[in-house]
Amino acid sequence: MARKKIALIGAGNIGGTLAHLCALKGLGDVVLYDVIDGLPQGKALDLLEAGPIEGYDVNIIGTMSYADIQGADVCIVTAGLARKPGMSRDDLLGINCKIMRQVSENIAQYAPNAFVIVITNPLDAMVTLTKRVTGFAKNKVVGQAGVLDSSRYRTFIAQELKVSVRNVTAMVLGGHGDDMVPVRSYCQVAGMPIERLITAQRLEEIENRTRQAGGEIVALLKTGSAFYSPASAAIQMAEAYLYDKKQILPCAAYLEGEYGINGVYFGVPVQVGAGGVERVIELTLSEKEKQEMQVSVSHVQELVAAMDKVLAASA
Ligand code: A3D
Repeated sequence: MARKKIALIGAGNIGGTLAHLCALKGLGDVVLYDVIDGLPQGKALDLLEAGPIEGYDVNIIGTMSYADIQGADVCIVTAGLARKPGMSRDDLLGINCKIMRQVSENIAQYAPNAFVIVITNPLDAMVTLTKRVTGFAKNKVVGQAGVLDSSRYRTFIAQELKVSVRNVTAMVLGGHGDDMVPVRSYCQVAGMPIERLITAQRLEEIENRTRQAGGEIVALLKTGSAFYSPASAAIQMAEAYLYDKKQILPCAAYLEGEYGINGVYFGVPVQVGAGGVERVIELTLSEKEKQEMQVSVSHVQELVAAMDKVLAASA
């Protein structure tokens, strides 16, 4: 059986980490694309030279030519600017819009059958743009945010209770901004509802830390944003697709009436398998969670409207 082909658009911090994970997990041959001459080629060669030590045989190439992504099965997009201290994700809108438009045109041309996972911020707007420009069906374009945000929530809960992260199940839904929605009513530790284990006040603190977790890392790194954990999150989504796992994961998916929301990408639980985003799962939320989802979706709608203005001005 031929190896799968994974195109990574953007060979920066997340792109390089994605390539490393693809190789270590033997997910497929990797094409690392970037616009900085030498960066994708250098990272690809470095990773190839680790192959004999790690024992992977996958091919990894670095390129500045979109022709090399021809026929990719999966494209993971991180092209664009990352946050620096003092910036919000939304501050990246203007510049990343232009980059993502160009990236999406090329994906449509060279990898028309790919499952596309977008990571570039501001996430909810950038994944909307990708779907529009590629013209791909909604099941083939998805945004990574919820897997990471949920992993952060799970990390903090595991630390609080001093239990294995494997015992903590949780989902963070909504837009990938400071008003994301940690869904307390579905958070469990070894099947026990979280509200029986941690006080409401302490949970509130943990949830606020989760909402600010991206910024916490930006403030520490000072030169960029988180990259190990976003890469791990996108790889979990790619594996669910490539191995037809039918795994339920919180992702930014295109909604057409689910949760009462229409025509935007928004973080909800979805089932990912060989068909891409195979279905949206509708949870029964508490009144507070429903209200929080409303606040978050308004923010995403404002962001998409701002994106439309940027695109109209540059048309
Ligand atoms: P960084 O290390 O700067 O890498 C981005 C790469 O994109 C650089 O190597 C650039 O050269 C490259 N690039 C710029 N323009 C183009 C273009 N036109 N075509 C192809 N490549 C281009 O950033 P990073 O890897 O740390 O982050 C990448 C993106 O992911 C940023 O927008 C971040 O804000 C975002 N991000 C999202 C999450 C989510 O959970 C959604 C988390 C962390 C970062």
